[in-house]
Amino acid sequence: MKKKALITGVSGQDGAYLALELLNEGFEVLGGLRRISTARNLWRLEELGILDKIKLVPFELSEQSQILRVIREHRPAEVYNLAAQSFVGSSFDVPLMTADINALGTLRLLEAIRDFSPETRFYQASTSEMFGKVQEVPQTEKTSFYPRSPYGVAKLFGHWATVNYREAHNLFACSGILFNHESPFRGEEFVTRKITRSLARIKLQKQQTLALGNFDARRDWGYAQDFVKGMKEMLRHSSADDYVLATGEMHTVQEFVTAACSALDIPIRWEMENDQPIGVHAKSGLTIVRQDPAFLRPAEVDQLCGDPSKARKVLGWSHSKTFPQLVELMAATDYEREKKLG
Ligand code: NAP
Ligand code: F7E
Repeated sequence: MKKKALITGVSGQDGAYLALELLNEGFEVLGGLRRISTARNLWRLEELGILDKIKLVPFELSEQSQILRVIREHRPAEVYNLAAQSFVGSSFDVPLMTADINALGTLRLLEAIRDFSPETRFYQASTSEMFGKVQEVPQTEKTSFYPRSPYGVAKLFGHWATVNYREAHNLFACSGILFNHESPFRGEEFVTRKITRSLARIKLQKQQTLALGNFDARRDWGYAQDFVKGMKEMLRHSSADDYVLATGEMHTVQEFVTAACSALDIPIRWEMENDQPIGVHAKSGLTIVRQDPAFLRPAEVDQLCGDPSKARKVLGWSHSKTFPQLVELMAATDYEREKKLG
């Protein structure tokens, strides 16, 4: 009989890539999907050609009864808890909902596993946002946490709940502290995808300007497909533990824009206006990138840079794509998508 794996948040960026990986390994993949009022968000699974290979199961992290039903009925060998209110910016507007899903939701799932499927190996999608106002550079598994958003605070609860269920109830529970990872499947509200999609549209004359918040924020951006492989490796190791996955390299938002312009062959020149950078099209002289304070956050995470040495040493994990390769892939994919849309 095939081993079962449950992926909560299967419709998201990581869920889709992970489902592909697990199907290729011969798993029966149960895809946790919440009910939403609009059309179901299945475009990633469709684009990967795996929608009909996944068994979709109703799964809402705020609904204990659904969680219990899925765990009791299937007793999956592996559970990957990827579902979350994952947008940091929105977490300032919906802090209670963010806490309910990201913090208590994780606890609900751990309780269900503890009671009905204690042999399950559990992966928790923790995040570099827990480091927030960073206490050292680069950040490791031992670095102190200092979250700067309701998202980071709620994820920190999920992280410690995972550690605690491992220590108190002997569950095989791992927390993956993942730094930003991107791909052409990234949601359009996150800064990388917003940049590549907007610049592709500007190149095709479908949009005039790209408005951003903080140009100076620095992130350690890697490729999502590399990162989901690391999640699997954590659950396949002989003992459960916590790991940082990162590239170890930081770039600013402004550098991401410059790299995306270069990938799309858009000549850009940076100037200052009212103390803020503006991106000017070097041929037309038009401003194509500017700041809009609406995209600034009440509390910012200025920089994140991870040290993945432990994952490299223990799991043999490393990233494959460089920063320019990642930007190039995202920009080229968005350009083709936008051209097709007309
Ligand atoms: P994503 O694309 O935003 O996907 C989030 C998934 O969670 C979606 O499938 C979404 O469903 C689902 N979801 C949201 N609220 C839910 C609820 N109440 N009940 C059940 N499902 C719910 O996120 P991602 O980038 O793939 O990230 C995967 C996980 O890793 C998240 O937990 C995120 O916080 C964490 N993480 C991400 C990164 C990163 O850089 N990508 C880094 C560190 C940690 P809908 O399709 O219905 O919206
Ligand atoms: O912002 C700045 C923004 O929204 C990155 C999630 O996957 O990674 C992600 O969280 C930076 C921030 O990602 C805009 O202020 C500037 O400093 O792409 P982001 P994030 O907040 O780092 C972590 C690891 C997760 O766990 C999360 O789930 O870019 N920024 N201007 C902007 N950000 C956005 N979204 N939009 C802007 O216009």
